[in-house]
Amino acid sequence: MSLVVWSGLRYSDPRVIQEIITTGKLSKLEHFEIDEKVQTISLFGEVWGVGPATALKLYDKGHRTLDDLRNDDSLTNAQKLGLKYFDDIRQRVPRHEVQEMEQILQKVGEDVLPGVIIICGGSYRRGKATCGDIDIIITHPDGTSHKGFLPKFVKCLKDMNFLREDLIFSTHSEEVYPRDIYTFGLVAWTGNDVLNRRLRLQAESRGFRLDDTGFFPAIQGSGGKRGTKGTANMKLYTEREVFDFLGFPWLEPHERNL
Ligand code: TTP
Ligand code: MN
Repeated sequence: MSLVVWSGLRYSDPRVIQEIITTGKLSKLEHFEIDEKVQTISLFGEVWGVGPATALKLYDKGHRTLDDLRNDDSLTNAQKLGLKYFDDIRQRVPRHEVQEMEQILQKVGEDVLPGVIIICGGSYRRGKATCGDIDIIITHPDGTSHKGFLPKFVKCLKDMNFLREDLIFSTHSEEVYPRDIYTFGLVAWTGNDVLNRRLRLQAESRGFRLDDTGFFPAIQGSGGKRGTKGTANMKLYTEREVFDFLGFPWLEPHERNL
């Protein structure tokens, strides 16, 4: 008789045999079924636009594979694109490709709005060899002409077939940073996430709230945890000033892989 060892229990173990005889099933096998459910739900959750609640709903509908999802009409457009480009989206982009794309973006940006500053942040700016995505931070040095840039820029990139699909594109929010808060956007979008958390905690300990738009004095009485947007923002123009203001040791972008 062959022995199967699984989680420390042998199927020949008298307790296992007793359980099967008395209950007709094996609780370890039920765990296996749960594992299958967890695995399927986490696979569905990897589809762009599918969160945990939707993933569970899709599982409960009887879907078990990505092909099952492809036949479901209830998916949103973004989720359908998430399925169509499932492998593409999961694949990391080699650094040199990001560099080429950054140059194209900068050139097209300059044609649309002379002087515009377009930087690739995220893992690319931190010097990583491959990138999960491309994070772009945009501003204009004159402080005003960034307004209305993004829709024109996106249209150009679509016309030249650089951009093929929209996963999300919100037309009502301005997603270019005005020059006076750009530095905060640059720090936040360069990351990494661990550094961001440390910088925010450090800000809180000094009575400020920090996000990608600035430092805000915390409101009295809220334990120093919150500031409000619209209250006086600190005017800082370089990343070094942000680190200095916090009393945080300066880190070059490639040193921010914490
Ligand atoms: P990401 O693009 O998710 O991360 P990344 O660029 O560091 O790595 P990847 O190669 O996988 O794309 O986010 C960009 C930056 O935004 C990240 O470096 C820090 C910030 N960020 C947070 O601070 N918290 C978060 O939860 C996420 C998702 C991002
Ligand atoms: Mn990224």
